[in-house]
Amino acid sequence: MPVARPESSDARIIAHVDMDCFYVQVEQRKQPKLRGQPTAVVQYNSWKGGGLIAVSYEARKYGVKRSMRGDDAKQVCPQIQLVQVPVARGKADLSIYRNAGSEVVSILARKGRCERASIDEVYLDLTDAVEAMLAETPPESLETIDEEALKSHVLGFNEDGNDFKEIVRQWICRNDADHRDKLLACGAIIVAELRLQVLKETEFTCSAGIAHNKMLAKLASGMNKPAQQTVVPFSSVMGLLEPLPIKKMKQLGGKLGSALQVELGVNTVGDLLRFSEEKLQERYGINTGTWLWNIARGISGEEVEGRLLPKSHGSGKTFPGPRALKTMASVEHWLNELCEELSERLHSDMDQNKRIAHTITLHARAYKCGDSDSHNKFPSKSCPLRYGTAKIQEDALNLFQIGLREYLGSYRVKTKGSQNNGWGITALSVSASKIVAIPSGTRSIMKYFHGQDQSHFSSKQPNDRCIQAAPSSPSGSESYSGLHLTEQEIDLCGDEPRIEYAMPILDQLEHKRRMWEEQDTCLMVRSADSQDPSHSSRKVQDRVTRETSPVPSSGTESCLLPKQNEPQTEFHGEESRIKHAMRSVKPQEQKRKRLKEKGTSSILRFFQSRNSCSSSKQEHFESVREIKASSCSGVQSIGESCNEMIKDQLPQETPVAEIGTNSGTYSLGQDEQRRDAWSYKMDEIDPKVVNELPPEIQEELWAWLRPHKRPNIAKRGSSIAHYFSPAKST
Ligand code: TTP
Repeated sequence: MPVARPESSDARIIAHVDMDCFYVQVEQRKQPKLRGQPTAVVQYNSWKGGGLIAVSYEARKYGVKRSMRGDDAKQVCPQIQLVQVPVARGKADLSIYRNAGSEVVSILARKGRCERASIDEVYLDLTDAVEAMLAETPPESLETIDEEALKSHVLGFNEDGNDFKEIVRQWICRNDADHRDKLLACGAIIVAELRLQVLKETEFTCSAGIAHNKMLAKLASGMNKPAQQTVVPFSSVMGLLEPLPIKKMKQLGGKLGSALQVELGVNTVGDLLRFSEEKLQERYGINTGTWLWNIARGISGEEVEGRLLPKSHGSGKTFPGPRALKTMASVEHWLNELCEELSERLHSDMDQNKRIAHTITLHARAYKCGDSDSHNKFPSKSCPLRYGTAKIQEDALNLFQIGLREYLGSYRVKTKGSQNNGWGITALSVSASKIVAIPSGTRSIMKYFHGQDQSHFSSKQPNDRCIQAAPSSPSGSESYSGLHLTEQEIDLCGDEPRIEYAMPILDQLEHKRRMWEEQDTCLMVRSADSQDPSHSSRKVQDRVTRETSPVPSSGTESCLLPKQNEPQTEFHGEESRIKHAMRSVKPQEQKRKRLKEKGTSSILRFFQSRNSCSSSKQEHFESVREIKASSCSGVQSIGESCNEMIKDQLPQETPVAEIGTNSGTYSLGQDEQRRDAWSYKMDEIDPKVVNELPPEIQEELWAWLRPHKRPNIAKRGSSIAHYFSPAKST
């Protein structure tokens, strides 16, 4: 549903950059002999010459269109060069295009906040850059304006073709222009430079729209293609919008746009201007009503998100007509292929961008023969994502089976041999979403993964191919015709019906750690609203080490219940992934030795300076002493004070540990709110931080971090306590 966001009072300058016939340009760079030739990229399925997915501007002049097949294109343009999209695992492999898109993004991002909107589209917020330019070198002070900027189309100013560049030069250099137009003029100069830079570094041309918001910039970027840019001055906004068919507006291409046409007779944006905000709210709800009223006037406060990486990864394939999949074996085969690709991309994303995904979703298109309910959609299914190709394959297959059961319902499938005569699968895709950065304090997980157990990631991976993380479609990558999914559209999981599973929480990291620790741990599924350990009666006696498929556990929460008297730890999503990988890091002895020899230590330096701090800091130590006195264990309060001190002094991203106690993470209660703002749980501590402490402190901290091996500190006294004791600060 569209969200109405008011435009901020300060003018912004937003550019939308769209590559020209992108796949064709990528292929032309690969084969320079194709440059300047009528060329098209065709999809993998070569039926009738293959469906066209990208068409060069030279070919467009002959009437070649994306909706055509290769054979039809040859009819209208016999000299057309058809290039097949690269193929891997029996399906289109878009990685070459994704990587090319990433090259462009990295250049554009140099000038402002950059949002990668699809494989070949980017939004840029250039407000800061243009403000700076206006302050330092306003256009009217420039001796020459770059040719590329002079070729801009300025809506409402130079559309008749006479003295084109001179009009633009005057418009850019106008002394009496209002502030917003001056900003736009700077934007036009900066975007022209960026486009030239993209051409120089990548050999690709692109087109751009420059306006005060995303919506207008996007509308403008496609107005003059290829290799040109269009500026939308404030005074021309209504002229641009009024004649536009309503269905051309973003978010109005579907049901809402149709409803406006049918219910209110609105066919153009201009028609929408007839309706008051109240009237639109009455019909379509407060939010949508306001959004409609705003967009009709060119108002949109939508922010450029500042995202260079995709929100999700997807791998899909279509099986049209007679190629529909009709056996579980064929479904499994293709799911395995798709999952292998997905796993590689996830691995790459983790490797290059230090990100992990949380959710895997399976989508399919299916039919049922002779069934009146055949229009029912195959339900998309999600579960928490477990890393490792084999795990992903296993979970995807389970999700498919659950989806198929639900899709078929009471429908009776007739089988003939291994093939059923009832259902067919015409598209399959798997996508990974809810991708987040691994917190900087826990990145040693990466070292662990790389150094210790590569097999986790790819039990079947043939090699460690490095594919740059980038957007793709979760739907059939071979059947793109008429279906161009942007990254946002790919991120389906948030809105998809979800099934929760107990088992995937026990991902392989946890699983492995537990094997190493040789604990007799049980998996317990307990009711979400109960934290009561007495539920242990419902303990499932399955050993965690057993490989189990996801089991739907709607309305339940999964947790691990360690042995009695062991610290109880709950594992949730990322926390579990990271903290247990952390625990899996090899014994720290050697590392500690090395670091001891290393000498200088930032934290140590901090502590030393802290110790020599002025009397104003004495208050802090006093309060620490108070906390200490009120706590049941001296070590606990010292842990808190240690955290406090580290927190005060270290750069924000430096990870800090909370010192743990028997109950997992110790909480001092009265400091809850303060802690929320910064705390790290003890299991999230970066070993590097501990390693920088003096050896005796390290030893004790490690003991707290690994409670099973905790020494009897109470007996021999805490060196942490000693080290941080207020007395030392004097
Ligand atoms: P677009 O930006 O829509 O088109 P384009 O770059 O080919 O051409 P234009 O200059 O008109 O913008 O799509 C970007 C790439 O995405 C395109 O080169 C090929 C791919 N694509 C598909 O594979 N299937 C589709 O249906 C569409 C629309 C695009």
